[in-house]
Amino acid sequence: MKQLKAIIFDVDGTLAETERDGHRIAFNLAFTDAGLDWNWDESLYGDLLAVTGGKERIRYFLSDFHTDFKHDDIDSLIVNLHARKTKHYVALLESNAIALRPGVERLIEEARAAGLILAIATTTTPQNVTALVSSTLGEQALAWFDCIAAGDIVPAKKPAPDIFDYCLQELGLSADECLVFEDSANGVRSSCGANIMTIVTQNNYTHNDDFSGAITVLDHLGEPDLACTVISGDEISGSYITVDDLKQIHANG
Ligand code: XBP
Ligand code: MG
Repeated sequence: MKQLKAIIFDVDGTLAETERDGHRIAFNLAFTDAGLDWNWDESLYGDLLAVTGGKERIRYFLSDFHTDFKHDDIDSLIVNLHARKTKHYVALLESNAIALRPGVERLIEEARAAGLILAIATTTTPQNVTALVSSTLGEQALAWFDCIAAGDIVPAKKPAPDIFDYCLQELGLSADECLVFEDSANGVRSSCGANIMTIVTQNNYTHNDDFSGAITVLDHLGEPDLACTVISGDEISGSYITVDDLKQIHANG
């Protein structure tokens, strides 16, 4: 096992709980703008999360949930709806930032101080990453990430490993020099498919997911005043995850 050099973060569900109160709302606003009466409630959205990528998710909704919908040009409809959705999502984050999950900012700061490389590998559109990072950590934080691999930069989205393979290539690192943080089964399949050791911080939408292949599953990263729980994997030294824990997990794995 090589030395731990980089941490690669997923975004949606991992850095922040963006799905229910961000992406879902933005999709619904785009549908309303287009005069469509579709409404993705919290429960339906949970089912739709089986497919990653916003355009892919709309297509999945039409093929499996709203099968009697007819349109002359579905492809253009999806592209236009998605462009509108991205505008709404960015505006939403700019007007009312969605907070980072417990421990995320703390661990990012600790990792930077320890000289670890930071990167992002996500299915979501690049503008969405920019909006989330700027609205939570500040615009200067975008430069903290040596690689932000996002959206359509690879044709096959998670659970395919392509976005992580791309990220490794950009970083010039091998899989065994990195650790990934993910929140979903699709994410774990993707990162493990790229042979990168993966820690899961599960959430309300993903707590029943199959995280086979992940080295550790936690409820969140924890803070000094908010203990995290290890759901599977080795116990950690204290009540929240530190860079020393990451080095230990990486070395033991
Ligand atoms: C994130 C997603 C994204 C967002 C929507 O998956 O599935 O599709 O829901 O983003 P992951 P876009 O966290 O595994 O990367 O609408 O911009 O595609
Ligand atoms: Mg995710």
